[in-house]
Amino acid sequence: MALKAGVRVFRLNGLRPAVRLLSTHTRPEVQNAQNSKVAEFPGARAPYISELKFVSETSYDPIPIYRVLDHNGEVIDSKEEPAIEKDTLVNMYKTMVQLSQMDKILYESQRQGRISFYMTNYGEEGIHVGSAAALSPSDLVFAQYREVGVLLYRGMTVTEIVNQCYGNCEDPGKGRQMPVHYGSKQHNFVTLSSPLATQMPQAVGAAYALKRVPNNDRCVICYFGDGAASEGDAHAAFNFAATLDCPIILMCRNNGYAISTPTREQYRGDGVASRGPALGILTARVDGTDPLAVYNAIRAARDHALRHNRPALIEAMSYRVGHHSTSDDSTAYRSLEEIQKWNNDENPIQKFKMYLERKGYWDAGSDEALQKEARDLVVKTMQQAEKKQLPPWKEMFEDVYHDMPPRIQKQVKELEDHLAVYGEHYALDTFKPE
Ligand SMILES: Cc1ncc(C[n+]2csc(CCOP(=O)(O)OP(=O)(O)O)c2C)c(N)n1
Repeated sequence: MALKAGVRVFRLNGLRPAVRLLSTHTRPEVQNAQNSKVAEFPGARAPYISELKFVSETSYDPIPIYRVLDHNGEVIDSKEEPAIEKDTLVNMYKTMVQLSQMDKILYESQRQGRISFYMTNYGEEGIHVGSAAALSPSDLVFAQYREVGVLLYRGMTVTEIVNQCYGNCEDPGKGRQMPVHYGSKQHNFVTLSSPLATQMPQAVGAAYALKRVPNNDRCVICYFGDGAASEGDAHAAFNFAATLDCPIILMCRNNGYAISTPTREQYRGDGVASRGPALGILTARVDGTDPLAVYNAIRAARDHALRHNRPALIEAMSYRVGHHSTSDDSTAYRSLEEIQKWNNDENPIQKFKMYLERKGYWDAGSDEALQKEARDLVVKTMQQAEKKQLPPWKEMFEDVYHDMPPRIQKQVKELEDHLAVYGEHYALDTFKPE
């Protein structure tokens, strides 16, 4: 079955073609039957055929993977190179480097027992900055947990991020979440929750609410992994997004694994992207190791979402170079050679650096200085974060209810009384006084 390629060409700012989003498949049996009678059932409008034909995943060509850069950071087709200003490109690169240095140090910090948990983003930095740069800062983000580069790009400081991981008194989340479960109202980034895909129907609901705002100019982007895409919530979210006409970008990070489950065990068929056309969602698949491809796809998807109040699905193909989390040893289920191959051949940071060098925007000297500066910032911030006290213990009773109900007030009092007698047995000096 042949793909009907280039169904629509999007123009960014009316300037130039950006990326083709594939919205439909044309099946040969449909083509062959084009002259035959078309049935008009309430549930499907399609031609009748007189020979029974099943359609399987092998009936389709796979949805192609759009890229702008090759693995040496060279632009493949100059028409596809987005017109991004030098400062923005350099900022995108700096964010990727900062993210990767932060990952190295915070990962080590967990190994040394300084924080309880961490998740790295190696291999997916291009998805973060490519999408963040293409969005408006006011667009609302619903993320999974491996998207902190979006927050960094939006201006969340390394200090805020490190304070969250340490759960200290300056953690914007008041130490109530596991490390890496960030959130920021200021940066329009909804606080993460661990149960997979729960953010997806919520994101669609938020997009539905936005479209009801007069002259709305904000869309929602919802990030999720290939594993999360198997959850029931993901399917519900896709269908609601399509049928309720929601301005949302469904952004799948397909990094090949859901902890130890490889994608070959996660789904049959053509990945996550193939579900888009099936549900009537405009869809594109991109090389997630190429920030420019991600950028073009998100720009076009955003334009579509806001112009038509319709969802778009982007499947960004990448490889999870790091372990799933600090609780995982991925060499138990994949080879070192496989990891090294992806890290060497399709490294998003290297690729983007080579692109910037080709354009004369970057050089080895600047790179050495940036790597050191990025590293030093995290180390210094971490040392400061460690010295900060924990949030006042009484805060754990707050913020659920606007007015604290009597039964919670009773619990506060009980703990106060308990600490008045047995306080010496607790490290109360580690908590900030109220
Ligand atoms: C409902 C639910 N089931 C299981 C888990 C345990 N879990 C945490 S992360 C994860 C894998 C998710 O993989 P994917 O969505 O591909 O994202 P990735 O970690 O690869 O970025 C699993 C199974 C969970 N958090 N929530």
